[in-house]
Amino acid sequence: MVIGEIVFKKFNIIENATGNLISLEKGNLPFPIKRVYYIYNVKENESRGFHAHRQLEQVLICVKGSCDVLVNNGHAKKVIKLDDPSTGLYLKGLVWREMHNFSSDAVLLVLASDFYSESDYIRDYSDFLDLVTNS
Ligand code: T46
Repeated sequence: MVIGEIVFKKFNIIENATGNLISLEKGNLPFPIKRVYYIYNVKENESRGFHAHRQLEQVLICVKGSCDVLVNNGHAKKVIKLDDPSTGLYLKGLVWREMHNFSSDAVLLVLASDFYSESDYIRDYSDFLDLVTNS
């Protein structure tokens, strides 16, 4: 089991007179990317997440609009507003996460260290607390 880790990543912006570009490649991410997915068109007042991962590492980037991410490592909780495409939220292992308050235009891009596997998910909060306590 991987102990939960929560870190902000600030990406380099390549700016010119026409606009901005951010390039994420091997070397400026904490893991090699195996999967990319994005969440969008989240309905008003709907929340997502409510789970942790056993091993998975991910970087969450709100590339458009905004959302709030509640992160909880079993000892402390905080709510982080993602509203800047040049900032990523790196989550590793045992971090309970909930995504709330999506703006109607929000696009949450997620870079993942591994393929989708339901067996890596912990979807029951009391199981999560037990695992944190025993890790
Ligand atoms: C996470 C947060 C930030 C797939 O088939 N493939 C995939 O790659 C993913 C991510 C999901 N799915 C399926 C599993 C469910 O039947 O899509 C459905 C919705 O997934 P879920 O309810 O887990 O989605 P969220 O938005 O609650 O959570 C997602 C990720 O699953 C999760 O790893 O950390 O975004």
